[in-house]
Amino acid sequence: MNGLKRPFALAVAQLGPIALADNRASVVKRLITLLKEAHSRGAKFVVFPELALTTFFPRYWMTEDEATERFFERGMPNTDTKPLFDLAAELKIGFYLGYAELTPDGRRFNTSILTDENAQIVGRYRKIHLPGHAHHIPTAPFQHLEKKFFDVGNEGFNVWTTQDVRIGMCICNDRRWAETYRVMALQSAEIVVLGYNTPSMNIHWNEPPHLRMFHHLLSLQGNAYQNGVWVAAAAKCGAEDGFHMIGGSAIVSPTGEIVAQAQSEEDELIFANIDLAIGESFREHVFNFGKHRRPEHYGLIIERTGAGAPLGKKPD
Ligand code: CDT
Repeated sequence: MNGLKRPFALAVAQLGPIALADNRASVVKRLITLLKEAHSRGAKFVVFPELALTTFFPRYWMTEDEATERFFERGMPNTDTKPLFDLAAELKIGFYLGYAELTPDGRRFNTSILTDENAQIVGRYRKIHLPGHAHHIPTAPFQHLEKKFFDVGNEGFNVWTTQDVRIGMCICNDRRWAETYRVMALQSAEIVVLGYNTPSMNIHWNEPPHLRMFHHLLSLQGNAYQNGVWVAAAAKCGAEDGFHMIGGSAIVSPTGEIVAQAQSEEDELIFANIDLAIGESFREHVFNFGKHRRPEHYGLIIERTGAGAPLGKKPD
């Protein structure tokens, strides 16, 4: 490392609950309040949550047509979100925003966008690791119907250069998968940004509730370190009509350390003037991919989806 710092003023805008009855315009007002606070703290970029414009609707059983009508956006920006884009352009702040996307040909994705300092959309990510199920589970206290309402993202994990920083995007469950970060780190990502809605109860198995926060932070911290990237994660959290989701929005350094973390389960802005040079050090030394990776031994990662038989054999 040459000792030169590369500061970047980064904010994460956590959202508290959005009720089923709340409309987009009221949510956008909250996003604008957070954007103004980010500006007052000198931020150049703000990370908003996954599906940030509505309640976390995949918890409700309904038809695809009803979900599409009530919760999906047909264009971005649109009438409801334009005030956010206008203010971001005026304040010269780029942002990440998650929303439910309906394409002109009728496909539905869990999507995020990346804007530059003029509020121009420069990148789009469509969620790849969709958790949950597609069928109704009437015995569960709530549903997790991402596999019913969304198609698997079809554009890969990408990285964009904006404001002289290389930023990669993913969404919620993607943050638990090592491949997500590595594919972006192989494009020289410097920051990975993401939003999430993580129910504090796991309906699929009897996971102790305290592990939800632990595994959230563990995923961010381990993958930040192993890839030499900053990770910034924005929750939508608290109890939405009685359905609770964890908070814990955080900015994590390539050292694996948390440098800022939300303390509430409400609308809350966290901020850090991060040094991108820290990531460069890790990528030049312990995680210098070009020098140390051995892809000839990683074949199973793309050959197998699920775990299969062991390949070990008795040595000659
Ligand atoms: N939104 C989202 O991806 N939530 C998942 C919940 C997993 S439990 C079905 C998450 O990984 O946080």
